[in-house]
Amino acid sequence: MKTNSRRRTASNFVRHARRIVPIACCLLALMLGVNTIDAAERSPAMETTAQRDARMQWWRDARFGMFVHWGLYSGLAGTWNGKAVATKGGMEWIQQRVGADTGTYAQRATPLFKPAPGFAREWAALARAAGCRYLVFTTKHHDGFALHDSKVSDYDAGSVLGRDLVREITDAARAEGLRVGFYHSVIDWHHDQYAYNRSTKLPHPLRGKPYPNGERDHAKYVDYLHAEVAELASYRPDVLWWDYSAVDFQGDEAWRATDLMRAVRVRLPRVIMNNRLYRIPEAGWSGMGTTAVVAKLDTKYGDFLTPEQHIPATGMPGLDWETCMTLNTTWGYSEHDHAWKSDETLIRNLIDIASKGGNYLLNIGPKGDGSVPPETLKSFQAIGAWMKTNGEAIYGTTASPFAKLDWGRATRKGRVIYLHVFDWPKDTRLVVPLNNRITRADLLGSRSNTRLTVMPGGGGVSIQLPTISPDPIASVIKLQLDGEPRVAAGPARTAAVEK
Ligand code: FHN
Repeated sequence: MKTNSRRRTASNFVRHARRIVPIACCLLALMLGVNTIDAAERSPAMETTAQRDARMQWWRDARFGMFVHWGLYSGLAGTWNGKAVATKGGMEWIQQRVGADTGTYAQRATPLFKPAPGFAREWAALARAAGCRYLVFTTKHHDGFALHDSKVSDYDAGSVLGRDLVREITDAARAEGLRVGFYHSVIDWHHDQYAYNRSTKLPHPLRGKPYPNGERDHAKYVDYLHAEVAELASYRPDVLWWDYSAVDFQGDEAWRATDLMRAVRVRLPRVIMNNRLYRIPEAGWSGMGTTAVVAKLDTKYGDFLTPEQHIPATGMPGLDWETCMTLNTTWGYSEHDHAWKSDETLIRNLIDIASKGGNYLLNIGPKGDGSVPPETLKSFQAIGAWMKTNGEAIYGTTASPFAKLDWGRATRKGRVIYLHVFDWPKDTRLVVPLNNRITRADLLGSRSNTRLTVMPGGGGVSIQLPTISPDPIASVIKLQLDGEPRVAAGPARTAAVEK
């Protein structure tokens, strides 16, 4: 008969063993798992520019992706003790906003997180219909709850729901021909060794308070983080979207970032990763802002920069970058946030970002059962309708050759320029500051394109347009040039429509 203390000892041993043994196995597998990939892929520092360009090409061509924030917080929907926590702001942070410890939070949230069968197929179909080429979803957000069936954690969908939600979402996305990205939070509000007081800037529901379970060994949390990421690497994602670091806690000190990124690249030589394990100028950060302060991003810090909720005024020339944005003001679902952006804003953001050479990662926050809010469906369907007619002016394009166009934006594909006209000229003549000869001009249409007449004049070329714009949000004119674009000096003189 086991005495209580021996039973406690035995159960503690089993509990710790359950966590430590798999971590040790994962790390051993990781160390031995070096496969026969060539040296350039194994060490990013040895990757040539041509190899990096080849690895980044699908991502650069994609231009548009769906972001999904979904986890235990989604079932709470911004409500705590029967009241709205707020009507604006990230409700994926609800645990931190209400200051709940992980036990209380899990107890309230878990019963409300009930993924319906087929939820992931709805997301993937919507992403495809909207014209997204990739889907990035939260495998674990700050609350620490993992959506896969983890062997190194019991705070995961496998243990709690008996499901591998990462597998369900990844398979559904791939079935729609989408590339798949894993958002993974390095911040963790659940793990009992995550030393939250090491940073005065990274959020934690208990930050500033003593550790409830005595001193913490953050290195144990980092081992767990690495082991969990090793598990996720086995799903072979195309993108790893780390989130996030602070100026006072980042990189190797916080996450053993160099080892973590190298371990992922060894397992996934083609993977694309963002720069959020770091928060230093060399990694493209200016403090807590997300404006680029680096001319070239060394792959040891990541492959792309991540301006959040804003579009850099002049893009980030020479850098890969992706603006992530919400549809309203929260990443995770909130039943109280009705500040939905208009279809015009969303589509013009997509165009503006592409015209500056960036990617647009537009977020959805599904409900606790995985269903998509009706406002989100409407927005993504509107974008999809626009992309169905005009997608060629977004996919595979590069930044506009023009510094500024009063009436809209431009994107480029070699000798082709796409003019995205927001303000239809009242005299139906559009002047474009180009010194080229235009070999052909077409107005893109939902059923067929319309050939346009182009003449020199007005400080560039002058295009005769129909009276009515085919699309009040943005109509696209495809110009085929006689060679590389030659931009005329001085502003083009187009009589834009009165506001
Ligand atoms: O704190 C998170 C936030 O909840 C959300 O996930 C965004 C998405 O980029 N990232 C962090 C804030 O920068």
